[in-house]
Amino acid sequence: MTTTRTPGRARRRHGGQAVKIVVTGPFAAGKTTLIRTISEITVLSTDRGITDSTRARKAETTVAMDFGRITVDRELVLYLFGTPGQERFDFMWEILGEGMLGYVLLVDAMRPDSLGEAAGILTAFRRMARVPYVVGLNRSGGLDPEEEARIRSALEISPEVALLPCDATDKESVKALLLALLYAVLDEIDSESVRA
Ligand SMILES: Nc1nc2c(ncn2[C@@H]2O[C@H](COP(=O)(O)OP(=O)(O)O)[C@@H](O)[C@H]2O)c(=O)[nH]1
Ligand SMILES: [Mg+2]
Repeated sequence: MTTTRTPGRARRRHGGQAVKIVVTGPFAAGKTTLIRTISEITVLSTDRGITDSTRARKAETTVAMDFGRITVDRELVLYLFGTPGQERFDFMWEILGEGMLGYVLLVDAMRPDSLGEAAGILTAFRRMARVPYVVGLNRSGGLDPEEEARIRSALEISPEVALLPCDATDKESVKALLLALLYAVLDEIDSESVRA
């Protein structure tokens, strides 16, 4: 045991790789809930009371971001950043998107009217960063082929992009969604090495 090691080095040696994942989606899709469900640390949220007409739907909104952490193993730690849902905070997307490995677009299955907003967010994210993403359909018991086709076409996502029903309050479900994203990232690395 050496006492001369700097804190920075110690972190690298024992902490493994830290990567950043962003959770985005329309207002009230369940982003904060998802991060709270899976995070091993108390989620640092900047939720504030809502004073305008959206109060009817939920009492708090995320004004700047949510922040959570999940340790996959000794080699891999995921840092989760939840974006604010309301448009007046969309300047935060680019800040949160900086250096991300990939992202989750969360959509509320109970609110098909939010698909337009989801499509707009996805367009902005695709333009911002060419990194893999998955789509999680929250509060959905299952996904029949017709519904899946409707959502894929509304969001303009290709068949290779994973679209999974999920429950933001259920740890296993959130894990499955994040795993799908990690697989998409690995696929991307594979296809890049083939091209290289
Ligand atoms: N029953 C149920 N409620 C949920 C689920 N996900 C989110 N909620 C609720 O929906 C509301 C909005 O969720 P929140 O995580 O704040 O949405 P955000 O705006 O995307 O961060 C909150 O009252 C949550 O408790 C879910 O999977 N099931
Ligand atoms: Mg939130």
